[in-house]
This record gives sequence, C-alpha cells and structure tokens, in this order.
Amino acid sequence: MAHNSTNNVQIFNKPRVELHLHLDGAIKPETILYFGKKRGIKLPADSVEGLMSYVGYDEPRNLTEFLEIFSYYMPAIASGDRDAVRRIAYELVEMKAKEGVIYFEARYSPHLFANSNVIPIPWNQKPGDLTPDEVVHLVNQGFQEGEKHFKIKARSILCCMRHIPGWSTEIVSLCKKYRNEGVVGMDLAGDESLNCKLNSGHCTAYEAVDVLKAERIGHGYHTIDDFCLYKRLLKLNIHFEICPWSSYLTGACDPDLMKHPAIRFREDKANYSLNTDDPLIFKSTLDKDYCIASKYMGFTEDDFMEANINGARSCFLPDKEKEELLLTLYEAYGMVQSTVC
Ligand code: FR3
Repeated sequence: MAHNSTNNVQIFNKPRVELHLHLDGAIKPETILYFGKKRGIKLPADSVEGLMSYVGYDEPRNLTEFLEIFSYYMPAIASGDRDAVRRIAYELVEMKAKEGVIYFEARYSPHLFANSNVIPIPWNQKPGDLTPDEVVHLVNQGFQEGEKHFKIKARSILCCMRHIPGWSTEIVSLCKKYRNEGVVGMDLAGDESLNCKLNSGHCTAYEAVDVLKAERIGHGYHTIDDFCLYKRLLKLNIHFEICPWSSYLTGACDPDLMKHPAIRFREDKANYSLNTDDPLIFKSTLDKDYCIASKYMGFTEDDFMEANINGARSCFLPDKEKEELLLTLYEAYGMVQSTVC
C-alpha cells in the first residue's frame, strides 16, 4: 500500500505532546554521516540518500530486517564520542520543536550507546570508557541545551532490554540517580517474543499492569483481542501509546489501516496518544502519523486535541509541571481563556 499522499500535508497545526519515541530511532542521517567520517567508521553509503536507502523503509519488514538497520548506523554514533551523544539529543529537541511538539519523552537504552559494556553490543567496534551512566548525563545535557534554545520541554525514559536482563538493575539506579536531571521513567524494550522473567512465563499486559504497575503501554494493539483484559485496561485508564505508521511497517497489526485498533480505542474513548516511534527508520514526522489517523481512521481535529490532552495527562512529569503543560494545551485549543492579559 502506498502512503505517499500522507506525506507533507499540513495537519493539526496546534501544540502537540509525544510520549513514544526512540532516541536511537530519531537521529538525523546527516549527523550519522558526520560522525562516521569523524570516527573513521564505515557506513553503507556516504550521502543522505544513499544512507537512507539502507536505514529507511516504507513497506512492512520482519524483526530481523528491522534490527539489521541499527547495525548499519549505530556504530557511527555509539563509538565512544561524547559529542555524538550530546548532539543527537540536542537535535531531537530541534526536530520535535519543528513538528509543533511542546513536550516529549524520548526513550533509549543507555547501554546501546555505551562502549564500556561487559557484554559487548553488536555495533561496538572498539571497547572504550563511555559508560551507560555518562551516556545518560550526556543525553540530559543535550536535552537541556535544546530546551533553552527551542523553548520546549524534553524528558527521557530509560529502557531495559528484554534480551539482556543483566542490564536492568543498572537502569533502575540510573533512573533514580538522574531523576532531577530529566529522566522521568523506565521502559522494557526489545523483542516481545522473548520471555521477560518475572517469576516464570511471559510478561503479559496483565503482568505489566498488575505486577510491574505500568501506567502506560507501548502500542498495546492486541489488548483488544482479549475482552476481559481490554475492559480492565479501560477501567484503570491505562494509557496506550499508539504509533500508526510504525505499526504498519513493523507488522504489529493488520496491514489494512482501516482495521487499525486505534479506531476501536477512539470509539471507546480510551486513553491514548499518537506517536512516531522511530522517525529515522520510518522516514516520518509526527505529521505522517496524524495524516494516517485522519485518512484511514477517521480522526478529527477534536480527536487530535483529545489525544494530546490524554498524552499530557499520562506523561511522567511531576504534577505541577503536568498542570502547566495541560493549561498550555487548553489555552492553545481554545478550551479556557488565556491567563495572559
Ligand atoms: C527499539 N529501539 C529502537 N526502536 C525500537 C523499537 O522497538 N521500535 C532500541 C531502544 O531504543 C532498541 C533496538 C534493539 C536492539 C537490540 C535488540 C532489539 C532491539 C530487539 C529492538 C528488538 C527490538
């Protein structure tokens, strides 16, 4: 299915909130080329177009093909270059500000940017001294510089990886250590076909909510296949982070976007937001996801406002900052009188 007509269309020209976005899936190709050259790291191509023909795609692929992409470009960024880590964080703030986003939470696995790991990562060419701890600090610095410059708010969520549970305790301590420097939450990322051992067996949405006390679920499209579960999630007001274009390209749901679970979420007035996931790899901006929601799922301007308000309500900011964010949205959406005389 071609979705070209969903590119470059002006849609929902109001402030937005984005909660599900991977830092490592949201890097500018120019920056990958720059650090590849600087660090003498071989990339599959030396132009933006050439690189994008390896890194980006627009028809569904399987997980193996999806993962292969990271090994094309991550060596250039995760080579122990402190400037690279700071810069991709800073540039993400710039990128999102241009898309009308006023608050976002970007997630990443600090270990996947480090080069000091005991268990080396596939794209780590030479061991070095950049630790996951310092990676988090560098990302925080990049976000803070970006916030000053672009006048929007950026926070981060640290990812545990399902295939390397040994990293998770460090993630918990890094979340605590950097809670006052911009880290607002924790995520469990990676291959969902892998067991995430709690006591035994698979980590289901039930366990995510009941045991791990998750307040939000990334994607969560298949929860509608289990009526009991879905009803509970609605009742608990669990937030669904929907990524329309990503779900098409990763095969997370039916390729017919007119059958997308987001339609059901909207009808049921569920608590959800719209997000890009990996805009580098999916060659997208948030506009693409809004256009798809409008064209194939019947979303209106009111639905977009609702999704953004839900995003703000379910974000991981402290209460006072959350209230400020909500007020900014209410004012921009004409739902309250502006407090400015
Ligand atoms: C995950 N990542 C980036 N995008 C995604 C996604 O699922 N859309 C990063 C974390 O920010 C991890 C990439 C990754 C590395 C190693 C194994 C993985 C993996 C297994 C992603 C499954 C999925």
